[in-house]
Amino acid sequence: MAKARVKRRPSRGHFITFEGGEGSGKSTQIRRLAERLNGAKLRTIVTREPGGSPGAEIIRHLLLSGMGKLLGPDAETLLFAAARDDHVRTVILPALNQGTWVLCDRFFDSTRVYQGRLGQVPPGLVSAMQRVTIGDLKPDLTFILDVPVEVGLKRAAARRGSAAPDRFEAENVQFHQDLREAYKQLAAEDPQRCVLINADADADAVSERIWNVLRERLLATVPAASHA
Ligand code: T5A
Repeated sequence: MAKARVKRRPSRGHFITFEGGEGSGKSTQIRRLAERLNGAKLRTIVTREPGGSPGAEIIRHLLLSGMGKLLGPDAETLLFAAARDDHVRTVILPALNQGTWVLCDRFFDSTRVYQGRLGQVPPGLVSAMQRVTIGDLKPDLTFILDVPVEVGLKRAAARRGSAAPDRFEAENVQFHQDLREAYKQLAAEDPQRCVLINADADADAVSERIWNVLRERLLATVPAASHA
């Protein structure tokens, strides 16, 4: 009699998020990390928020154009939540369940910092939305890239060229200073998950800092031959 074939479920992938102020270098570093993980034969996808799924990308457009702001802080926050709900259900969870590493440019910490701590949306509303959209899903590791405000804004402006600043880049310098402090506070409050990275250095040096943390915190759990 033929033996029944046992289907082995892949182990859950790792979920890594990148956070920080404008122009802190998240997109640059996330690309580099993905190349390194893929090179080590660890299946990896890169995604972002707001956005990351077809539905959420439409909402991204509304938010970054400033249209969401016209609805007021609570409704704008609901738009971020609606985008996240779609992104989590259609992209992040399926990938993690397939054993894929998911690298996400911003996640719920952005809502907690931009809308909660800085945008003065009541903490009860922020946590209720978090519960509904992500449930128990939490990043395994969050890199918070830290650069002085003037450095981040200068980088963002150089990249943008002659285009107009988006909804959040257009906030005043005090907003960006407060943002930096709020992220530092977040890192101090949740050191198990969040690691503050000094990102005021050339991109190679920042990549090495990130890789060293990742190796120490997560790669210890996967076969050594693949990431020497
Ligand atoms: N938001 C988002 C909320 O308010 N609530 C939420 O819940 C969520 C999810 C998203 C906006 O939405 C807000 C936050 C944001 O304002 P976005 O367009 O996705 O907007 O913008 P950001 O996430 O802020 O990302 P940026 O594209 O502005 O910056 P990055 O990704 O941090 O930086 P990056 O890598 O693109 O680099 C910027 C420039 O600097 C250079 C790069 O080449 C690039 O030109 N650079 C460096 N230069 C020198 N040295 C280095 N080490 C460098 N690293 C990068």
